Amino acid sequence: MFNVLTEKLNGVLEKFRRQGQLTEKDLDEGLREVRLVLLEADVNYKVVKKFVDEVKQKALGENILQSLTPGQQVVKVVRDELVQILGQKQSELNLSRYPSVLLMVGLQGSGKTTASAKLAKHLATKVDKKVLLAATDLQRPAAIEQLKQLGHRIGQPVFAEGKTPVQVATGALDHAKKNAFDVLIVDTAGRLQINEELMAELEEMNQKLEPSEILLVADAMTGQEAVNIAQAFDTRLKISGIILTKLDGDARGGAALSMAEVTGKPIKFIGIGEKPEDLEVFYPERMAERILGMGDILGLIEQAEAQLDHADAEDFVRKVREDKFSLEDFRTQIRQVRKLGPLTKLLQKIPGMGQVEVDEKALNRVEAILNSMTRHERLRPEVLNGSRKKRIASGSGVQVSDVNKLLKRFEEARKMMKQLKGKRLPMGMPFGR
Ligand SMILES: Nc1nc2c(ncn2[C@@H]2O[C@H](COP(=O)(O)OP(=O)(O)O)[C@@H](O)[C@H]2O)c(=O)[nH]1
Ligand SMILES: [Mg+2]
Repeated sequence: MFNVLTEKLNGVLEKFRRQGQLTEKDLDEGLREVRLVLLEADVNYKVVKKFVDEVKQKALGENILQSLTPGQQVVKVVRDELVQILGQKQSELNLSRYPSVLLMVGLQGSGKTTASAKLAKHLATKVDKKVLLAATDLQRPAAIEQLKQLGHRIGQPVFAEGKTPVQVATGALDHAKKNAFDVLIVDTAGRLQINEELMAELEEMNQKLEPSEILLVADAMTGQEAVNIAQAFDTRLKISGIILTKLDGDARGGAALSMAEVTGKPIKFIGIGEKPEDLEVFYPERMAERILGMGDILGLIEQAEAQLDHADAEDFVRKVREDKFSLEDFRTQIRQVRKLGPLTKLLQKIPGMGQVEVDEKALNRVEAILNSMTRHERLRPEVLNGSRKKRIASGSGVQVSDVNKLLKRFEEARKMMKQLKGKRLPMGMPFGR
């Protein structure tokens, strides 16, 4: 998503991490580099200034420089401050009314129609709402057809009757009320630029529909321009939130990092592709961690390094490289990982995995199956015929199908590892080259 930004930011932060001691001068120098990286990523200069000032103030204020691990602590302050400028907390859609009207506004090409369909799919499938789409872009004949096709694809109805945009919109609202729809998403016509005609039309819709949300759809690829556009729309229409699209492209991050702070309006969703499912709820924390390319993976790797046997780890990398990874090694790995403590705890440190429940019992089962095999079988799983599998299953108290499942998963994992060859792990650890 923000590959270049992440890489550069990490380069700077890595220096902090490596330093055992940190003087105020070191801090200033590091922050000067952070500032440059952010400006290069097209982040608004006021946001950059505020960000750097806050980080410095907190680092000094909390006596971080005198702590045992000053570099690590500065990195943590940077992360926390990133979360702040990204909006701090996730902001939910207001869907308290029946129907709740969501008015989608933005310039032509920003991704309104696509976002309308994405949102409809999200609300229908994940939030279990009955959703109606309204196609009010009468500017271009193809626009209505575009939404109808998208609606068909995601299995959601599209309302398009009426002679003027406002007529279509109010007609859709009537229809939604009569047919007990929970949500009405109104896709509107954009213009190439903000102009009076567009704003007047949207203001009229705003008055007639009394929407629960006015969502500005903004194209992240346009950088600071997206932020200016958001401000202009907000001045006229009082937007309630932002959907930032095209974050899958090589956006430098400027729009994403400036939007919430400059406009004071929350980013509610991000678009990460052209397909109806390419929509994500926006979580400031996860985004900050993604930008930093670390999450608490940093802490995780440190913990792993402290507790895992280094010789074993090297052995593991070598075996993957030579494609000699066996069930025997698999068992060693499981035992190693277990040394780190309960898996649920570990996963909480990985961004986006915090809510994943780990079935420790399932892992016990896997270990039991592996233990019931002979060493020879673990090294050469191809010898496992029907009678051997039966023996292993009864020895570990499972079904033969469980043994098969494990073998299948192992094969898949091996294939995946082959693909990892030559890639690098997040923290720059070479992975089996
Ligand atoms: N890569 C990518 N393309 C997108 C995204 N959102 C929209 N698009 C594309 O951007 C173009 C304009 O989108 P559209 O929804 O028609 O914009 P509208 O004029 O605001 O309605 C289309 O080609 C979309 O497929 C996104 O999140 N990622
Ligand atoms: Mg459109």
